[in-house]
Amino acid sequence: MTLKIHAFPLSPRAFKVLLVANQLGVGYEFCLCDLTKGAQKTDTFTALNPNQKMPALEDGDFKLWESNAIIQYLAAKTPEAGLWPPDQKAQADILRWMFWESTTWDPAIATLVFERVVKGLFGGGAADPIEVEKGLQKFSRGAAILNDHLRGRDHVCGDKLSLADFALAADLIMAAQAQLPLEPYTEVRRWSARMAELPAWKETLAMQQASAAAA
Ligand SMILES: N[C@@H](CCC(=O)N[C@@H](CS)C(=O)NCC(=O)O)C(=O)O
Repeated sequence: MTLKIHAFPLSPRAFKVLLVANQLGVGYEFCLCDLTKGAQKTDTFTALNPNQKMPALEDGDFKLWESNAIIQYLAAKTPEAGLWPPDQKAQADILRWMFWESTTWDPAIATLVFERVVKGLFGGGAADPIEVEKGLQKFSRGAAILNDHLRGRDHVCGDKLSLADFALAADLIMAAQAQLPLEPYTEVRRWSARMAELPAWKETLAMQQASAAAA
């Protein structure tokens, strides 16, 4: 098997990549990049991603980092699965939401995950109330936009699942632990609950739980 995914499944960015790979049914070797043990800082991993961050992918000699680039590569490699449609406007629509995810939605959620979950896990001290407040403001702006967009829709783009759904929903995997204030955003909750019903979501969740148990 030439395809390798280096990931720490507890991270939403890793969850995103593993989720899409599982949804697509691409065969891959899962390589644990254990952030708790500093695996991202080793020479071998740094050669794979000089940013020393996971997730990262290897496909033979080809190396790729950035979770959205990785899922686009996997989906384009498996066009029959329908997550990367051939139509240019459909692709642009999906890319718009994937860029929005990496510039707006992910940073808002990551601030709250970092302050309320990661700091505790890695001995980083208590959540900083100023950072939490900034995160909450960014989150509510983003959640309102996504909520309005999802009204009357089952999917973020067009009438079927796309990479946009996976990229955006994966960020919510730690919603409970990070106490994301999702209550007012009924459309986001309806859509994300449906995403969580996907067999690939459950499969990825099981990988995440196994990795948490082993840590
Ligand atoms: N924009 C990147 C973010 C990757 C990222 O920040 N990964 C974090 C965990 S979620 C990481 O590996 N951090 C390790 C470190 O900073 O030492 C992506 O989407 O792939």
